[in-house]
Amino acid sequence: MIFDVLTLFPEMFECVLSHSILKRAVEKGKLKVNLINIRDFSKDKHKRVDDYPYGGGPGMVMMPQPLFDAIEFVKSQGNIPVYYLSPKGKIFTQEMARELSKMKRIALLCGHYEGIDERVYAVIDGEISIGDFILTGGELAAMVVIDAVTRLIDGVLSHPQSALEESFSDYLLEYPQYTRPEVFRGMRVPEVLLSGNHAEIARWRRQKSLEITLLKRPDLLKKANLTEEDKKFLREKGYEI
Ligand code: 4GY
Repeated sequence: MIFDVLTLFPEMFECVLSHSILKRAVEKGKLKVNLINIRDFSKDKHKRVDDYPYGGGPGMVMMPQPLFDAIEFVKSQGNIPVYYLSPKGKIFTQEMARELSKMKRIALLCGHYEGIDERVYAVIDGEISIGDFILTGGELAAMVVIDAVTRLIDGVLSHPQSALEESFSDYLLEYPQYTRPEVFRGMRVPEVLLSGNHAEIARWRRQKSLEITLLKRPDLLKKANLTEEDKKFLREKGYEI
């Protein structure tokens, strides 16, 4: 998958792309990130990319000319949708990550200062928000999207979840995990996980997922794929279905 990132700070991406799973995805040719410096498209003699807001007020606004030219540069290379990272966008979810992971190539536009000139929306295909808070720029949000999408690309993870397992665990929080030692500071690993009884382990994990979701994020249960056995378990815990 190819991401074209339009940014004033391309160096910010280097650290994220040169570590761990994203690094390996780049090396394996599963991920390519083209970093495009918006400033390179400025036609201003001082290479300016921002200007004062009409009507007054604090801060600066990203000028339309460099943004239009940078976006047109990307779009001249194919039918590539451009998504703007902004708190006004549709909230980014695992479902959205899954949809994006099926695409060949997308562009991510990172804003700064007070945002972009409103006329730039004419050449933007969508707006994505990673949550209801305000960052200093769109770069960290773009990295979040790249990270969440890349781990869903075929061949990136060494132990991927199957599509069936994934849909089964959608909207449920993860069950608790343990590794060695069996006893740490007096705290034991649950006996069932040492039993070797795979059916029992699967049931315990499912119930823990349901229990933790009910406790911490009951709102998620409405969207989860629940079996009759799941519903019975939740009703016993006091959840109304
Ligand atoms: N939240 N989700 C976000 C953000 C920074 C001013 C517009 C977010 O995606 N992006 O907070 N972005 C702002 C900074 C210009 C983008």
